[in-house]
Amino acid sequence: MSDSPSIFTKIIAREIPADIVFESDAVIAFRDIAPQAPVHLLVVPKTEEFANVTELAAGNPALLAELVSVAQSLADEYAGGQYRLIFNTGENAGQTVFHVHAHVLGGNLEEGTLG
Ligand code: DGP
Repeated sequence: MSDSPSIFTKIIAREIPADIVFESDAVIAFRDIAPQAPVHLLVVPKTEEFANVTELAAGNPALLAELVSVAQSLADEYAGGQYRLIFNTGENAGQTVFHVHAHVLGGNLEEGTLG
């Protein structure tokens, strides 16, 4: 199900390019390659040990809290502070990269859509 290193680990290592908008010791954020909204960022822990948000919450809740905090800061900067925070969890929910990541979607989103 998951490849290692993940595509996001390769972005962190600068092995493949990305439009990086934030980086700290534990978290990186970059623009999604296939944006679903005017603002579409991915916020990703640098460790790839957690496949999804449930594993992250159980294994390192402080890191999950940092992810949410980074998402809010980026939404403040790029989307006027209003945004959707989405964690696709499982193949049937559309998850394709099994290295936990938050989608930050912002900018004139339509009411009632899932993004
Ligand atoms: P998900 O479906 O929740 O697993 O989201 C994975 C997202 O990752 C998807 O929206 C597209 C994005 N993505 C996949 N490969 C790359 C890449 O190489 N660069 C960037 N910037 N985004 C990628």
